[in-house]
Amino acid sequence: MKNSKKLLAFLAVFMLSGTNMLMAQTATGDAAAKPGVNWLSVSFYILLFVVVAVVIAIIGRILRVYELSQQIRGKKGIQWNNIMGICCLIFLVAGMSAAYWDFTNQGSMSLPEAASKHGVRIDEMFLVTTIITMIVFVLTQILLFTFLFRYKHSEKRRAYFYPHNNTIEKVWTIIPAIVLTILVIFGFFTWQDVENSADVKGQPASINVDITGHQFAWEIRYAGPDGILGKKDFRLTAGANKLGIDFKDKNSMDDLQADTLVLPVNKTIRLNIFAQDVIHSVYMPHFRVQQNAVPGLPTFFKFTPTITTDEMRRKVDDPKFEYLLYCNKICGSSHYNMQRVVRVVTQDEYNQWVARLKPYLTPALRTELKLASADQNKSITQNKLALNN
Ligand SMILES: [Cu+2]
Repeated sequence: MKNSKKLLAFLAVFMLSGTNMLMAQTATGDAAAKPGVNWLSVSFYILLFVVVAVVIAIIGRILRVYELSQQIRGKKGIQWNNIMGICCLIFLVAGMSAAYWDFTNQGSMSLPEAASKHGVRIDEMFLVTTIITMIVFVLTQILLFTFLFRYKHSEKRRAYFYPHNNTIEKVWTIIPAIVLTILVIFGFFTWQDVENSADVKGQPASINVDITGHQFAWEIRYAGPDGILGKKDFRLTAGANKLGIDFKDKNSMDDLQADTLVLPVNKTIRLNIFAQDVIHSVYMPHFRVQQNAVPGLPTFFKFTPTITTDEMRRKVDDPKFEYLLYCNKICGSSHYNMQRVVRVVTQDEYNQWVARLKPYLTPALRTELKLASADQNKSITQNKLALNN
């Protein structure tokens, strides 16, 4: 009975790992565009697993035999409690060194310098949370493993039965509750500030930019000289009208399309975010901006870039540096292609760049929508006048 249970468990583990390998193989197979499964490598890993399991079993048996022989000779067997105690200390030192290595080595791979107003505040929040949780982490780990070592089983003493203490319960419930509440409230106000949609009086009005995600690119639309983006309606999406712009709205006529997201420094930008097929996500790590692009649910993000691309190039000592906008949802096979260059420039440079943008309403789109061009309008009116006469 006992044996059959073991056998079943072993079979379950075997099948589980086998399936995992198979799935991993299929995925890599797809990526390399090679059909089929590499059975050779699947069987290699299964074999490796079996060998490791057998080696562990053999070591276990050898130790058991050693213990029994010691017992027969009337000696004490292996002092497992001491071994476990020392293992705890080793675990503490190894774990702490690994955590330290993680911070010093991988730390540089975390977020780059914040290049937006609210980004600096978000970083402060990250820092405060990290410091508080690190203090708790280090203290609790040291206490846990030192106690495990110090108070391991000993025949010289009996364990003290100490099931309950209300004071301790209160301390370790109330202190974390207060700390977490402060962190959450702090975060709540920061978030409210970031998401605040109202333009602040006295400050320059925000620049409105539409960004629409689809498989697999971002479309960018700027407001024309009127500063207002025209209405959109997904039902109008057809042919050259990729974004479904409603040209019955006069504000749409002068809207512009762009390949790059160019932003003037120290101006509030309102990024209106749309998606046409699946959920995408606008992610600009330098500006600490991340917002989902959800089909049927327009979202937006307001932020103020504070460092121009040129300044950042000097700071990071890389003349080719560019801010980037990524898609942060794995939205399909060419998800990695969803990238746009974001360039932060001075107001003058921005004005020059906007002046060069092409209108969204191209001649082709005009014909498609049977919209009369300005010249045609004139001739139609003249014709009408002629007819009336
Ligand atoms: Cu995407």
